[in-house]
Amino acid sequence: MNYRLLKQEIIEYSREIGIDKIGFASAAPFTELKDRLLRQQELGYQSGFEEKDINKRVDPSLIFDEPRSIIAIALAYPSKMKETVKGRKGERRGIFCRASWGEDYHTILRDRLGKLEAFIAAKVPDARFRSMVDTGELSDRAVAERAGIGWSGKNSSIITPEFGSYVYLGEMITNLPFEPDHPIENRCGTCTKCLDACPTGALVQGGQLNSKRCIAFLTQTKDFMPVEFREKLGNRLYGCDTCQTVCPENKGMNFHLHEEMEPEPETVKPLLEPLLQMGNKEFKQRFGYMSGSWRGKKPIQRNAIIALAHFKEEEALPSLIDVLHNDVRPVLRGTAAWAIAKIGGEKARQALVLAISEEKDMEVKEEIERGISSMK
Ligand code: B12
Ligand code: SF4
Ligand code: SF4
Repeated sequence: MNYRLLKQEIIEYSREIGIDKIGFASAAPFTELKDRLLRQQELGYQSGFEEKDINKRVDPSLIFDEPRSIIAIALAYPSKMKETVKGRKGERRGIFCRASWGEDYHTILRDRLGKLEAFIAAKVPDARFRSMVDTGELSDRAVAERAGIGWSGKNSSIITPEFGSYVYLGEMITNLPFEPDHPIENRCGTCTKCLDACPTGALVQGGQLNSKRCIAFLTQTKDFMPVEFREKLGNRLYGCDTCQTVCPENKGMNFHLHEEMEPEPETVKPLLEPLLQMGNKEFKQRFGYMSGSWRGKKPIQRNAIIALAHFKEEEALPSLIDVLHNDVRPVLRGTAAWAIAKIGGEKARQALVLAISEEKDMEVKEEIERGISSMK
């Protein structure tokens, strides 16, 4: 088999099926990554969404029999909406991060990797593959970096010279010995814009993230959000783009190459208040196709409450008071108490005083008490 020729054919085919960048890497263990992951674990900086077994994360031979190379792919997503909607007083809106715009990227990238597998299998009958996007054992970024897709930025994202960091990553381990590509030069230089702009100081130093402080992570938790971070959330409902939007390498990067990735303005910037009363069925219908819905509706609703407080949206008090009195989920009642106190005013105070006499949950009671005393 002429693998050099096959590699060329794969590159050409990848363009035909809407893969924006492709690179080839060796399947050798990611030794440097292992130390990094262990250190992150020690420091408690991991999010908990990663594969737990660090050995599997860094050694492809533990998850694939005799791996010879890895094919890495990247697909560029838009950074600006073609049409948008604007929130205003009485009609405030939240925002889903760009990586959640359009159809779930896992589906889109798996489709491309599946097509690539079929193309290679037709040429090499004994080829074996294992494709993954996000949820696999490997670090998609470490693979992409090794395959020359982009460099590892100080904001910890993979940045491509062609599309900036607004790219999704995926890869395929194979038993075929493709010649590897080379990592590309890191262009961050002396820039520190992402570190300076991060609202929570989650980027401890260039390339090192404390996930527990990262808003992208915090928007996905299901429990109470620590008060310190509620103040920083703004109107984010899912994810955070700040360390990417400030990056000079993303300037002018806005690619609309895939119809499936086009955002629906009403969905990615939804009105906040109606979210509070939304049932499961409606949530699934409206948001179920997006990657940002994977944690269910509770975190999104909690974040919507925090966003209403951020806007000091007095018009939303009746809806928030309704949540405080009637929602069955303590996290939502307690967060509503906090938001009501933030918005303030006599009506807010009265609602909190009434709620404290009814409330049975200790954590919610504390939230209400803290809210009342913050208003004095
Ligand atoms: C867990 C996870 C998260 C966590 C933790 C993120 C993080 N930075 O570690 C949270 C929930 C916070 C998160 C947020 C986001 N995520 Co995420 N996430 C993942 C996931 C599942 C694992 C990442 C991981 O293992 N991190 C651990 C760190 C330590 O390793 P790593 O970043 O993978 O690898 C790099 C470092 O180890 C570094 N490194 C290694 N050794 C050393 C040594 C030194 C000294 C230094 C400086 C660095 C360094 O180099 C590696 C290559 O860049 C991956 C998918 C996957 N399976 O890989 C997606 C993934 C990284 N996420 C992605 C995206 C899009 C995001 C968000 C932009 C979404 C959003 N808008 O909210 C944010 C970005 C936040 C940020 N600043 O990173 C994309 C990244 C695309 C890209 N261009 O880089 C991925 C690859 C998913 C995908 N398949 O497309 N994510
Ligand atoms: S995603 Fe947001 S919170 Fe997380 S590191 Fe980037 S700017 Fe900071
Ligand atoms: S903002 Fe500057 S330092 Fe941060 S990733 Fe972009 S170029 Fe690198």
